[in-house]
Amino acid sequence: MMQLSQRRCVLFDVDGTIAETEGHAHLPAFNRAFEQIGLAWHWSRDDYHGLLKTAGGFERLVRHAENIGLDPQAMRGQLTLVHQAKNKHYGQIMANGAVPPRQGFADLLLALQGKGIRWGVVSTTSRANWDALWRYALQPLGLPEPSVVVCSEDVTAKKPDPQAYVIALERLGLVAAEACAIEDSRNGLLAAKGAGLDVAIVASEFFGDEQFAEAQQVVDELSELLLNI
Ligand code: XBP
Ligand code: MG
Repeated sequence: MMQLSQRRCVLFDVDGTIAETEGHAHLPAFNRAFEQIGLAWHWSRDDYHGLLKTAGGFERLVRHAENIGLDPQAMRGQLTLVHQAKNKHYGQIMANGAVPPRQGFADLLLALQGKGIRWGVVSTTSRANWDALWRYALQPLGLPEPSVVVCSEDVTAKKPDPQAYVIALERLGLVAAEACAIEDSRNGLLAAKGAGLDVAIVASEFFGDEQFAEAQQVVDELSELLLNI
């Protein structure tokens, strides 16, 4: 069990942890972007499951090009346009209210707030995607603002590199033992562990089959972590 009551701040991963954004927003947004840019690609849920081993939407496009024998360098400009279009579609999907936070997320934040424990966001997603999730799905619930937000633009190496977590701790002025992480993927687990943090894993749609032996705890839903406060 990962004790939360002893911490000064709990750091949350975004995609898959706070909300099931991958299947409900990123994947449909990618497919709309392929159509919009005129690229004859379409990703099924199975395709996306494999591609999610690569963190970062742009890096995922590069990986797919390589997988099907194309030269990603030669298509860089086109892939950049697809990624920009994908994030626009993601924002629209969020604005339509399609993706609520996961079960127990709001209760967990309010319980942490009640104990004077802060919360933060550590993601390899683009900041605009975090802003859309906050604005359309979280802020309307009256949730407390995060004390730190680290997104892909803040780092030079994405998860599983620990950099995003190291930066979050630096900005908070905390050492690893004063914080902990909640993640849903092996890449996220390795990133948080690499920064010296204890980690609880919440099983998500796409990563439930990964290996989480290094985690302090694995739960099906965030609501189970209310017992840890
Ligand atoms: C999950 C990701 C993200 C999104 C795509 O990050 O891998 O890259 O799938 O976002 P996390 P971008 O779970 O750490 O939040 O297209 O903005 O890269
Ligand atoms: Mg995640």
